[in-house]
Amino acid sequence: MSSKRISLTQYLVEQQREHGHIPGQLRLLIEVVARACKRIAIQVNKGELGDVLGTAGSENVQGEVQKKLDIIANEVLIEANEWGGHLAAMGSEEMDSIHVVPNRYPQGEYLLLFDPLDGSSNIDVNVSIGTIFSVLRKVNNQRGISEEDFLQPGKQQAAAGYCIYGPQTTLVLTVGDGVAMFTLDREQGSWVLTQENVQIPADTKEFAINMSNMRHWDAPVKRYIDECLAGKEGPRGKDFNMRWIASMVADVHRILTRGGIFMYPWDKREPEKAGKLRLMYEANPMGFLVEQAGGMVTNGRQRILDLQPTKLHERVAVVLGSKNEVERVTCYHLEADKQ
Ligand code: P6P
Repeated sequence: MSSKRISLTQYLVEQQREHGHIPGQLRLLIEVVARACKRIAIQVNKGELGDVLGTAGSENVQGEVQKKLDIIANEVLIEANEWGGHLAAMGSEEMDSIHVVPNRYPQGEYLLLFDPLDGSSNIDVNVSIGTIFSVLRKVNNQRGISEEDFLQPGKQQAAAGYCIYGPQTTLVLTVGDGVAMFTLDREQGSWVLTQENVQIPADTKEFAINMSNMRHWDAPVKRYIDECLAGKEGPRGKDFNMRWIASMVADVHRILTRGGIFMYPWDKREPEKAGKLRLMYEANPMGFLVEQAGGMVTNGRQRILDLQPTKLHERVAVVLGSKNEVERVTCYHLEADKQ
């Protein structure tokens, strides 16, 4: 269903009028993040022409080699957000600790978390990448903000979204009243509403997982994927297709657009890490979007948005997408636990 072509600002104003979930500071935060994503898109689109490809010769807190664009995107988001008075602090995949708004600026009511450029292993090969963001409310009204203030379950998010830098540059957003998509009109330089009330089909024939890790998976995940691979002749009675872009934003965008199940499960290589993906700025924001679009998001056993974080850069196993498929995977885990 095509949506009336309105701008992001008009959408936010009208949503506030209708639902009241977008007070002034949150509207400013969303518009500032959206503007920062436009600036990141310009850098990403330069590629070789902008001397922005390749590594920066440093590692992030995850021990991952940082790409030049990882650092550029992080700096764009920090600089865009710290002066507006709409947030108190920011947390990023690219920074060991939180960045508190400097004293020269007023603090606002929100906390912003982001993965400034997710999927950066795809940057140098021109495959879609993206910025993921999560918005929490500041719960402690003192000036002193610490990492503990960020450790809220994902169900407490005020907003979440991502921007995918692909053939189109698209901003996907929820404030808890469904999911809307905005496409960047490069001639006007504005975000235009192109879809709202996004819905993920409850069933699918498409799964997304990195098959090269199969020997490390837990039995329930292996059982589920084996059944998908068995196709029509197997217990599922239908053939499945597979996609793995290795860019969570691109894989999730496909699932929001046409359904599917995405899995980055626990694997026995690093059992204490629970999984590869990060809870606060990947799983929680994507989880909020997927649930708002009628999908389901678990760590294999529990709803991810219910999990109580203990660390800013905590990792988690992720199973998300078409409700009936995610429920099946969860059921296989709970059956295995009873054995
Ligand atoms: P693998 C990108 O580095 C990322 O964090 C997600 O965007 C993506 O889904 C996953 O890792 C890909 O991991 O092990 O397949 O390279």
